[in-house]
Amino acid sequence: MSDKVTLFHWEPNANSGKPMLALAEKGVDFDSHYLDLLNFDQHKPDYLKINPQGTIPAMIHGDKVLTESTAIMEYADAAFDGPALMPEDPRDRWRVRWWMKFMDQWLGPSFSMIGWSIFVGPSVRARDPKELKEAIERIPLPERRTAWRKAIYNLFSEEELAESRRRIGVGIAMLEEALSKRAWLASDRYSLADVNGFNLAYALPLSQPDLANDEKTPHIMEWLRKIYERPATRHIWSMGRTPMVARVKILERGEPA
Ligand SMILES: N[C@@H](CCC(=O)N[C@@H](CS)C(=O)NCC(=O)O)C(=O)O
Repeated sequence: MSDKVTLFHWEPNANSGKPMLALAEKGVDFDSHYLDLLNFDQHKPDYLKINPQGTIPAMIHGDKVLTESTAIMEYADAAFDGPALMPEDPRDRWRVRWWMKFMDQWLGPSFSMIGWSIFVGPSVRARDPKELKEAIERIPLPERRTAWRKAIYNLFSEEELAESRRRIGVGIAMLEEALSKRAWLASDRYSLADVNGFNLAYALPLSQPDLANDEKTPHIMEWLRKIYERPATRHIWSMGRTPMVARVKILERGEPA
């Protein structure tokens, strides 16, 4: 049996970026299978054989098919050699999982709603209306169908967008507080919580310049820059194909004065 690792992913960003970065940190070479989310590749029959939910990412390791980005990261950390991305101490492990649950269930969907309303929707909206309608009908999960419909036809309500913006504000304050107490999000070592957090937050200084900046959130800024400087992060962000990936450049340190 082959132990080959194949990762089905989109851009280094959010859910796709999590296992990409975790694998790179572990030093695992993987076959990259890029799916163009804006071309609805994730809903095509070949991919649905791998992940019938039609969402990205998914990973194949040998004969095992793995889905769910955070669960894939935990699998990768346990299955492969390389630096541990989960701390030993039970309280620290709890903190890693606490942050990942918070980000996946509460904060991430808000980032996603804003991203889909300002980037994903506008990127596809001008295409042939009939093709778009058919593409939406092919989406397997009803909740993803709703997200696509809202993004394409600009149907996110002002109320839900305001709630997402509120959550992003709360999340930024919580990250800043946590990072003022320790060097990394969940323990004194780089962990899956940081990988998860970076994928959500790397573009904050661009997207939320009034809330995330050197004056108001110096700990977040230093944390993001430190992660950006890691060789694994550089490598994974060089795999991006859309202009979205260039946003990470905001984390370049300026010339010393
Ligand atoms: N809980 C899943 C969510 C996966 C997910 O929704 N991924 C998004 C991209 S970040 C996706 O595939 N969207 C495309 C679609 O809904 O068609 C995970 O963490 O893997």
